[in-house]
Amino acid sequence: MQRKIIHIDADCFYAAIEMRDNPELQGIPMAVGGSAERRGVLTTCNYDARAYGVRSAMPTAQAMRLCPQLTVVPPQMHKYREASKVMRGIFANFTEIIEPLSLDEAYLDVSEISDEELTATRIAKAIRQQVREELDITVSAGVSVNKFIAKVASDWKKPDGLTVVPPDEVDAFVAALSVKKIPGVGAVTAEKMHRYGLRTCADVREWSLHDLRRRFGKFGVVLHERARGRDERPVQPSRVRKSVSVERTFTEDVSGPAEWAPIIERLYINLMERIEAAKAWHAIDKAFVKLKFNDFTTTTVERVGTKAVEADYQDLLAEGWERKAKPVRLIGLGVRLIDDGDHVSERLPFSDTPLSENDTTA
Ligand code: TTP
Ligand code: MG
Repeated sequence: MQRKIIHIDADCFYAAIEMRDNPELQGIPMAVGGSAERRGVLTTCNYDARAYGVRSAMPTAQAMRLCPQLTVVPPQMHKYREASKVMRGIFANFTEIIEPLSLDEAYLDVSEISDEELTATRIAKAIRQQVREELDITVSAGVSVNKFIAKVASDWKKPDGLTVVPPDEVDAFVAALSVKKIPGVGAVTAEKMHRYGLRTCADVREWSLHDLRRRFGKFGVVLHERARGRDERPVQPSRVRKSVSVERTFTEDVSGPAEWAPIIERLYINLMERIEAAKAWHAIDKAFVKLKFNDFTTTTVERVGTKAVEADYQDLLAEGWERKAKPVRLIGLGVRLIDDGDHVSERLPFSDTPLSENDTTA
């Protein structure tokens, strides 16, 4: 079956949010990052600044030399996270199959939900419009048959662009594509490919899989695929959690460890059920507990190298309680899960919604 994939990427994301919130920054070259005096670097810059050669990850001092009138503002991560959430909410109006790559970028698989009426292109247009209306920023979109081409396409007419590569145009589109556009081909690989006379995907098609492997190792297999416009990778909705936890707030404070044994037993069973449901057994890294005292202060205690045994929770709670030795309003038990290391911290949404159980018995 022919898939329909959309790749969405916000235009100069952090800079767009800053310009939206401060009209004085509009129409002038501006960037978001640390100050030159403090050896800062830029996270990104608007398109006016890009005309001067200013780029993401560039030291601010260097950017100021390229563009002396550049205005640099500090990042406000909470705003970008908030905007990112709204964006994902908009995507979720259309499909559940969303794979976020960063705060401002995601793949959507709309194969199942699109039809002759609601085409993938229409969905992309609707998303772009909703983002503009709700967030007052622009996103670029690419629509095609797989992740690779959708991603290249979203970059094609940036900023504020929509590029559709329909199935019957994939072959010609890819043939003419510069190898530098293939994700994974950085400056070094591109240079090496140029030395072998490989400039476009059409050039790469001339090479056998064997030769590509010999020169480029495992990546040679990817090159062989991409040069033909092939990419079988599924859009993987992010289900990666960082922790699983349960907690309980008491209607009447609990005085201390002597009183809470039966409560822990119940909570522990709930936690086990949640871990089971999340299929998170293999990923347990640490056990942790949370205590909220009757003065509303909160404390957490963690222990590495346990597989979340009930006795460990008793110990951790006793340890936490000693810190204040006051009546307790809330107890939480949880496990932190191993980060598989594959993702940068902003890549996946933090998903740690504790199961709150309101006490009806105490
Ligand atoms: P990008 O989507 O790579 O860049 P962008 O949205 O600023 O610009 P474009 O129009 O080309 O898509 O990254 C998204 C945000 O991530 C960006 O606004 C700032 C942040 N970022 C960094 O903090 N450091 C970096 O090196 C890069 C590339 C991005
Ligand atoms: Mg972007």
